[in-house]
Amino acid sequence: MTRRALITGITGQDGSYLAEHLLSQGYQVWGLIRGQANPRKSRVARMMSELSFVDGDLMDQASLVSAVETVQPDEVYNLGAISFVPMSWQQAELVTEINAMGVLRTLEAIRIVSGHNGSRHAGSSGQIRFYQASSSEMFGKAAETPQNENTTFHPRSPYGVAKAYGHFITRNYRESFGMYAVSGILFNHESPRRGAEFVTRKISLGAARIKLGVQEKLHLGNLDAVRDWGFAGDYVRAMHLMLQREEPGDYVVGTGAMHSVRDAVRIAFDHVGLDWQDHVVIDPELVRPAEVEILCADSSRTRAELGWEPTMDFPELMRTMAESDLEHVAREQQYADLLLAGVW
Ligand code: NAP
Ligand code: G4F
Repeated sequence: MTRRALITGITGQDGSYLAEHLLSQGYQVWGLIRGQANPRKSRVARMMSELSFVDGDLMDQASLVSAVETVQPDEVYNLGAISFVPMSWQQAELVTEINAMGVLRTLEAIRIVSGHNGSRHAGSSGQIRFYQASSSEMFGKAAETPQNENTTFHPRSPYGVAKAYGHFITRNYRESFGMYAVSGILFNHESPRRGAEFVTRKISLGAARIKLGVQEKLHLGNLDAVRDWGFAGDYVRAMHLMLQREEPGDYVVGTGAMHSVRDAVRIAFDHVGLDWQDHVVIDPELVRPAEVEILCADSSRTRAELGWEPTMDFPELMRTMAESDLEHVAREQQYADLLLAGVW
């Protein structure tokens, strides 16, 4: 039987990589789409013609019940969220509604459609399996380095606090109702599809624009922050592997290598042949009210139990993103030139 997956957050970075991965494994894949004319739907639809869509919103319980009823999934991946940390200080209530309550609503939708513990039919052992996109941001002011599945949480942003709720409610539904519900505690992962508001893509795009004469300066905040950055395409494989285990459990996913924002700047600017010190401006407005200074994953359990390994290191990731943005900016320039010349 063809397995069926429902992905919330299909229009985001991870949603597209996960859908590609699941389609390559022979799944039928549905993406949850919110809004009456979501402009990002056509972009992801163009990438994968086999993808199906179902309407719904993490703010709306009934829409999630309807989506689960329509799709009848074997696996549900909850990737939908407001994922940009600074926004969570400006719109804390909205972020809590989507990133925390949205997890509860999705778990409830599974229970409402398929019974107490997610079994699809009375007496059936085939449960709907649930993956929650937890975050290393929950470690926040980290109690130890590197961080593993047992490290205490000390979130530093409303985003991190909401993710901690999502994490614990997922574990609670597993323990209370026997649901197959797990969280992947994922460290930062990036790609050419990363939103331009996140620091790696802001840097790769900024370096490309400066190189091609579209921008002069790149404004950044704290260059000393340290992250464990990996490639998004690697991380979605771990999400899928977590739902294939006999026993459900939570796993930390990261590379185990630490780099600073300054390293990211240096690698990207070197790649395009520029000296970053000529172009980067420190902007105090971009420094956060409470910073997460250092994150680094201890993924030894994930590697041992899931057999997962990352394929791309950080320098290669930054160079790949900078190269992709050079092409992207050059295409935009060609398009603008054609528009000016009246060709389009
Ligand atoms: P992303 O690119 O920002 O995508 C977020 C997705 O959430 C978008 O598809 C967005 O859809 C959707 N969404 C937002 N509000 C929604 C709502 N009310 N109902 C339904 N969908 C909604 O994020 P990402 O990088 O792919 O990350 C995926 C997940 O992993 C997120 O939960 C994030 O918090 C978590 N995470 C990410 C990282 C990382 O480094 N990337 C690390 C740890 C955890 P629209 O098109 O409708 O806006
Ligand atoms: O790229 P960032 O915005 O990612 P952040 O805050 O670590 O969050 C990402 O990873 C989390 C996993 O730990 C996810 F849960 C979350 O959804 C998201 O995907 O910022 C990284 C670092 C921060 O320390 C920030 O202060 O870069 C620093 N930074 C310095 N200048 C900047 C900038 N960040 C941004 N976005 N923009 C700057 O100009």
